[in-house]
Amino acid sequence: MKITAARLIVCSPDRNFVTLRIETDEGIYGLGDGTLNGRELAVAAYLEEHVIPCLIGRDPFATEDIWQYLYRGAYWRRGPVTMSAIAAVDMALWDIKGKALNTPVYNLLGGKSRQGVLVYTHANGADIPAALDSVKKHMDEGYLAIRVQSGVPGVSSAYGVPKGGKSYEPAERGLPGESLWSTEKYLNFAPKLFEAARKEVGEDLHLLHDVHHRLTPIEAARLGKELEPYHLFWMEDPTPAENQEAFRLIREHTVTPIATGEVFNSFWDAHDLIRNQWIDYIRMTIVHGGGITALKKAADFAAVYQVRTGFHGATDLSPVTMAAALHFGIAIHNFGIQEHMPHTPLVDEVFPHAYTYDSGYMYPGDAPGLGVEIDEAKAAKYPYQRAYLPVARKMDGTLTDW
Ligand code: CS2
Ligand code: MG
Repeated sequence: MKITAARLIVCSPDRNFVTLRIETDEGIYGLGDGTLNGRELAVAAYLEEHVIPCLIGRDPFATEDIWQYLYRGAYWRRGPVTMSAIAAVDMALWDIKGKALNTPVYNLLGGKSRQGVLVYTHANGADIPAALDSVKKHMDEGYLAIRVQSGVPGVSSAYGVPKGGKSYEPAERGLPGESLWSTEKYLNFAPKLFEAARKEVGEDLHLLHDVHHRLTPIEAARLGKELEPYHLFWMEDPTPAENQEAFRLIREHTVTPIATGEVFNSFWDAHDLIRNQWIDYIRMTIVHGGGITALKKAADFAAVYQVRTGFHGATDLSPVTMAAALHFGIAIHNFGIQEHMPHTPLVDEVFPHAYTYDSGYMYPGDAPGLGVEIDEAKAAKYPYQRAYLPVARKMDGTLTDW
């Protein structure tokens, strides 16, 4: 089998997505996701100008060699644009492989290790009662694990809490919005949120929380310690991780489990975190981490240190990445949990898919390959629109981590 063509479908049904379609001489094609929130067209240009011309004529089954060719062969290594582009190719090739062998991708990754993929979803509210209402609504939908974010008194817009009770969508059309942040107010407030949540829901529901890189290591250590009585499933992205050693300090002070990695694009971003057991869950995603080929190696390395996966699954990852993550999560042994932030009905219409949600778990479905399609006629009705993630400033105007 040979790759005969590849092309991009960039569309914006409610939000932007970059999708790569690779075609073969046997009529089988595969889809890959290359969406990088707020920087979508950089990945599209990288693929169009620099990657697609090198793919023509290659054997689509050669996932390892093509991955190495695009990674080592570029000379310039890593970076979110490069790794998202490589991931788009890699996903599309695994999709082709599955279709050609008439089997779901999970069978190519070891087969099913579990019945379903445990997922967590998002609850949020302007204040504690509203956040708890949102938790109860998701419990009624059957979720067994829920991330809770709440507005913080005195802070105009906290991370993960949209205005007007809408569900949170991490990008706004137009230029970046700005929000104001107070670590002091947040640190005093967050333990109260989880004290109230535990009282309301009891011990069994898994509660998660995303700090979104906003604390210093010692501040994160304080938060982790104060959250201990409420037994969180995890505290996410407590501090930025460019300096992996920063997590040592957090770890020395708290037994609250730690998850990080949604912004990582290489195994090397997580190497020290994993081998020193400074984290419990690695959140790299198939799209931003270089594809199934790269993540399988990272997950296998993590398994040796009893670190489990907890992949990013926000709405800025397309249904193609969601499908890939579900095939991956059902197959590997050290799966922990998968984030599930449901796409809008319009996104699901543009990307019909075999995966399903039921009672707290997701299932990749049994379609050959990844089991996702794209309705190109519908996609064409929603052209790309520039959109950005917001930026955050401290109360005195200093730019900080959003
Ligand atoms: C978040 C994301 O889902 C998460 O855990 O941190 O919403 C993140 O902000 C976006 O995916 C950024 O594009
Ligand atoms: Mg996050």
